[in-house]
Amino acid sequence: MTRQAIVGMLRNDPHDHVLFKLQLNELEALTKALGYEIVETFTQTSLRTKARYLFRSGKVDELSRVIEDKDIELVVLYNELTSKQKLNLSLAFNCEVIDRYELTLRIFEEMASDKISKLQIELARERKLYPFYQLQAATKYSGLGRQPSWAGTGEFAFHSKLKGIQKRIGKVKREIAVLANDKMRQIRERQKLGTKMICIAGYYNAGKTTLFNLLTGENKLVGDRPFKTLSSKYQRLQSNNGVESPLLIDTIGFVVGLDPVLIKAFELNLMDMKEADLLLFMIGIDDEPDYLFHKLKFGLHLLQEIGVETSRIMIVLNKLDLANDGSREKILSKLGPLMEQYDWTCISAKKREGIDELTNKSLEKLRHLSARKDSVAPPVAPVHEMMTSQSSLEAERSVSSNSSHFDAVNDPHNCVNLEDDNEDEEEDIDKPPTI
Ligand SMILES: Nc1nc2c(ncn2[C@@H]2O[C@H](COP(=O)(O)OP(=O)(O)OP(=O)(O)O)[C@@H](O)[C@H]2O)c(=O)[nH]1
Ligand SMILES: [Mg+2]
Repeated sequence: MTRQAIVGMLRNDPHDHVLFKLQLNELEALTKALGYEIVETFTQTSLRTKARYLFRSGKVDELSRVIEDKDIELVVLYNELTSKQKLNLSLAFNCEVIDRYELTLRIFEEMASDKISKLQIELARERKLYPFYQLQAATKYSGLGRQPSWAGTGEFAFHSKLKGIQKRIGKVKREIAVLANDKMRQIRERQKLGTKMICIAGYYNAGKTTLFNLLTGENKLVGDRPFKTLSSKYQRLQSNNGVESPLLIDTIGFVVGLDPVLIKAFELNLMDMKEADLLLFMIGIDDEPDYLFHKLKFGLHLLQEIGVETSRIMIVLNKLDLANDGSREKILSKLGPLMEQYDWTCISAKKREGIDELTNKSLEKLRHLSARKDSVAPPVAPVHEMMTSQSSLEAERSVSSNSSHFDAVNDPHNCVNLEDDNEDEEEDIDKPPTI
């Protein structure tokens, strides 16, 4: 029998009548990709995102009834949940409650087959959920509530489980650091040899691997299921003019509105984007123009945050075959203002349209960029240095400083008050660092 889920969102912008629907559609599609049937989709408009249950209590009661009547196993929320909200909602609904960050991680987990992806996903999951586990422990042993999981676990076992997670986080981080150093060494060697690197980045399902296969003659996995590609793939661009051709890199897809912590967790993939000589930012034009605008804006902002210079980016609008002349015009006029500072081109990777133009423009841009680089050599900060910068250290500190929380649960001043009626005053205990 298909597992059943409901998806929902707290709308923070009462003036937005379009975007939230598209965001919910995407949330539904991602939940379905995990194998769930969506039984109901709900929203509530409120500016009070820090509320105890995220939603107002009337809505929580209404949803609890639906969950019980329809035997719902999972509630997926678009909003990012604090650990307290996740725990409060899990208790109120008596089922699992996850946000879009966790949803994405679960899909990653299902798709991951290689060591690098598995390690990066594990680190992201444990870092995200550690404060929640701590809260579960604190709640359980301060006598404040039933537990939705780990039921029957003794306090000592719980304590050692938390310690075990901390140890594992440290070990996975060290393993990733070794892999990141190896990768950076490989990148530097390629740079020394003068090999140019073109990275294809963009949203999942944009057609990145389809283009990669077309340009390299490879046969990597392509499909509608999100995140078909997790670990980067490398191959030389096919060329018959005898000149050494650039190395093409296919990377993991983005999700709109994704938490920067999760993006940062894919440190090794980010290195490919950051160090590439040219980045093709690919976007499928099979979405509503409004949503495309939002996706392009978010994606370009993200690349900026990662540290990819505007001049090294070329926007590639794919799936041209799905747009007729009218809708193509509409899309281009909507996206035009965002693309002003960028080189861009339209293709259909599936129908092999616009490919020669894309290749020529890319090679021309590479020549132009390397001529510029020869005259001014910009300092390049290794990505692994960026990863241990202030924000990531803050995340570390939050994990280690929170670790004393468990030991302090017997102190009434340290207990988490789940019955607190002040819906507006809740602090974020697991506020993510920004890139
Ligand atoms: N109509 C149409 N479909 C395309 C085009 N390019 C790719 N697709 C389809 O889009 C889907 C996703 O293609 P992929 O190449 O796997 O996309 P991706 O960006 O690598 O996706 P992830 O690996 O999940 O990040 C597949 O079903 C492709 O056949 C195109 O130009 N037109
Ligand atoms: Mg792919």
